[in-house]
Amino acid sequence: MTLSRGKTALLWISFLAILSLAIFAYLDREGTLMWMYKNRSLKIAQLKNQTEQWLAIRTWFNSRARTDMPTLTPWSAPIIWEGTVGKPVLDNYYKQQKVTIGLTVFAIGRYLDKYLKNFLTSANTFFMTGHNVIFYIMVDDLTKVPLIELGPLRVLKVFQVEKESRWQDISMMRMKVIGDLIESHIRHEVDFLFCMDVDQVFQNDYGVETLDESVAQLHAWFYNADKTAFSYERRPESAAYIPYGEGDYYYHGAVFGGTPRHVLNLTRQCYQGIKEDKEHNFEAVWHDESHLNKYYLLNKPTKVLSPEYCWDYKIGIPSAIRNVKLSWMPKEYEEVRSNL
Ligand code: 4GW
Ligand code: MN
Repeated sequence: MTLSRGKTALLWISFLAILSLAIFAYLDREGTLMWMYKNRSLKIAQLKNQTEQWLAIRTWFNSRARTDMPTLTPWSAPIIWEGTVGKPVLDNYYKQQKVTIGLTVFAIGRYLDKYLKNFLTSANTFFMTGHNVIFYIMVDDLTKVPLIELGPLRVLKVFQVEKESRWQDISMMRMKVIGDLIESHIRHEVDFLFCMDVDQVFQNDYGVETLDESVAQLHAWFYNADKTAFSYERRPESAAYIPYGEGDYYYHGAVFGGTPRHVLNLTRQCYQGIKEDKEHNFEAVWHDESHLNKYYLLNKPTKVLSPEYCWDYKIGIPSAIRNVKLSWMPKEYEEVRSNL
């Protein structure tokens, strides 16, 4: 039996229709279709936002200004090393935009006595000088907050939080508290946000060249290391698991930032991973930092800060480290001094 041309065409059309329906149904079941759609519209919205509101990268970033270190990630995000940035252009731009930058920091228990004063005093001087800043300080004892004289564009907001009994939990609960605070306050108050450890001190201008949608900090001990040496969580049971062979950089949990919307997403996802691990009686090797590294592996940062933005002088001062903006407080030394 031979089919007429019309009938063959009809058969083909019905076959293709059924096939595409099946594919759609399958993708939708997996949520992939929705995901692709959502991500695509998100990307377009982000791009639009960026070209409309953000300064073109070529006006302020020179990736060739440093030849001793990589200045671009494989996904073309700038890695900010001293010398690569035209600061006056950026300062003018962000002043015109009248940006406000938030900085969250936790100082609980003995960290409140030991580190908060130096952190705040130095941030008052060096963090985003000339721009509006709001410090969000989380403490367990309001009476111990040091009284320091703030510069004219600076505001300090203090919040009381419960003291967790285990230090690992102090470190990890930050993700939950920061997320809640972004939703209740921060997202209405700032354009960009940084979240930092308190056991560090600003040494030099930490400026608007660090602002971006999603900002990650290269860890001072690993910026030159081989991938296999990164101290990622390597046990598959953890939500923070990163197998050998994977990963881009080892990021430091002591500094992360971005737009409030982005940081909210980051803290929510990291906290989710921490909770999942806890449900299995599991704790990632470097706690919140392990989850942060997993997050940045899946959600590439749009800007990466060189270790000059969070240096540990215990390493010494290699030639690549030309201008330290923030440095780790030596813990043992402090311990000795506070016991004197
Ligand atoms: C061990 O006894 C402790 S206590 C480890 C962290 C502790 C701690 C941390 C604390 O008692 N109070 C506190 O406020 N924190 C906050 O968590 C503080 O902001 C600190 O910078 C952050 C992360 O802890 P860390 O700086 O000790 O972590 P690493 O050693 O990774 O820099
Ligand atoms: Mn620290």
